[in-house]
Amino acid sequence: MEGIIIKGIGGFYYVKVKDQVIECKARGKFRKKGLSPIVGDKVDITLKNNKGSIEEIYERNNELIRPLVSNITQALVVFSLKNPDVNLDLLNKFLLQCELKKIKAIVCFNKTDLLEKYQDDKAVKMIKNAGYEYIFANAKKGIGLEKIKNKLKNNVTVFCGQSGVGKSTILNQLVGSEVMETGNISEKLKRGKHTTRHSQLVEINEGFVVDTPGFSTLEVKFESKEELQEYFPEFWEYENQCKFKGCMHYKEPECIIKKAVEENIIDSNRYKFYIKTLEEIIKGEKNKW
Ligand SMILES: Nc1nc2c(ncn2[C@@H]2O[C@H](COP(=O)(O)OP(=O)(O)O)[C@@H](O)[C@H]2O)c(=O)[nH]1
Ligand SMILES: [Mg+2]
Ligand SMILES: [Zn+2]
Repeated sequence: MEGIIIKGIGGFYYVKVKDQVIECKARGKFRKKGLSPIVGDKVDITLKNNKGSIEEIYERNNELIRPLVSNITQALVVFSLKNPDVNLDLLNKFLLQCELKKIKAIVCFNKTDLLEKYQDDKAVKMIKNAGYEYIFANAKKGIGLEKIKNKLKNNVTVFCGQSGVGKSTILNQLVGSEVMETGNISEKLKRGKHTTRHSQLVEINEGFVVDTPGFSTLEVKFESKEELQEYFPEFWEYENQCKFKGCMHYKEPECIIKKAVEENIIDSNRYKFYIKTLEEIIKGEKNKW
């Protein structure tokens, strides 16, 4: 039987097969190969005397380290338009991570209630220009949640974003129960909840959501500086149109990307982020942000 691991605790894996969740152990052969099953894995299991065993782990499309989860198809990158304000570099770093991991990114601009002309916000303009999907939300009032819910169908979605933007509020409303803790840290400390919990997949609208936020550490390794431009979707249509073959859109003359930035066709904040990242790669500071 084929299924997906939704939870792992103490050597047991909980595999969702159709409408059932089956407790399984992994076969010893995986340990010998240095492979251990993780949440998100697509697996083949057998059932004997009501005991499940994982017989095969299918090749992973991708893998996140923190949280440890595989086969993510999509990230909901949550930012609040105010409290905290959008940090454009951070937003771009999340998008870059998604491109690197081959995860579709959808940006959610939350707390629309805190900003009057939120459609004109520079972050919103930047995202529109770069061609990413986006959703406006006011999680407190439940606005935008239906749209988010529709996007979850047939996907494994990880929520990303800095603390305080409303990730837990959105997720808890979608699930209809308190899956994630909301509020500030001092409240959490007061309740003394310090147990480390493994992440799990929560089913919503025929899709799965990871119950802990993704990309908590923004770390990337690039093979080469040339590779960076591949992760900026708005550059793609200009491929090979610069004067110089292999143009980095940096100091080269007659660069079509730079021209597009000057003409406001490509958002200047995205280009600035591209250059900043490129310079970090060149300087060799590429591994840490
Ligand atoms: N004004 C406003 N506050 C919100 C909204 N969504 C969440 N919040 C508040 O923002 C704070 C942080 O929310 P939380 O879900 O814990 O953020 P997380 O750290 O991203 O999980 C909480 O006090 C929420 O009540 C919203 O749409 N508007
Ligand atoms: Mg939270
Ligand atoms: Zn160029």
